[in-house]
Amino acid sequence: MAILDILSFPDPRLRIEASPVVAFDAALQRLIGDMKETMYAESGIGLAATQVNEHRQLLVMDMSETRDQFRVFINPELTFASGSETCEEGCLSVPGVYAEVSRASEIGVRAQNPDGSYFDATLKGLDAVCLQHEMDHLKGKLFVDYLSPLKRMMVRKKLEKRKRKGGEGAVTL
Ligand code: GNR
Ligand code: NI
Repeated sequence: MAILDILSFPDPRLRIEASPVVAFDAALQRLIGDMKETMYAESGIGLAATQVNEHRQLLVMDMSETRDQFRVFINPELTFASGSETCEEGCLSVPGVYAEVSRASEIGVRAQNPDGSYFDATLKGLDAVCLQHEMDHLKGKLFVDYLSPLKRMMVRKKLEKRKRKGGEGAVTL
């Protein structure tokens, strides 16, 4: 397995819309393994293929404290979304930036497993937040898109400064 590079905002490749996965082959299994290793190496609770410059409908998650509940969602589709909940979000592609985002509090999802078989799941709380965040990545959308233009400009400035000075400091908007 390998740790992959993560694209960061405002890289235009984060805006590419992912295409459905059609081949459940060895190359796909390798990508899943690499995304798993990358997510754990970066201490993320989720990772979308878009973030590692693979524009396919694939995301991985592990919401557990113990980091042993690895989940894969391929070609995910929401079957329902209800309620609303605000949560402070962060993103490996927008490092050091945290902001409150409002999303559905309970969702249904139909997706495929690494072997191509289908499953249905109901998610709520932080699980639902994370899956919606990852599914947004697959559509080329980032959590900072929900902020005001002024705050988004602050994010851009913050990340430019981080790049110049080498990765320190966090900001909550
Ligand atoms: O690691 C992550 N934490 C997080 C916290 C609140 C809401 C969403 C997330 S997802 C993020 C990893 C990431 O960027 N996935 O795309
Ligand atoms: Ni993210």
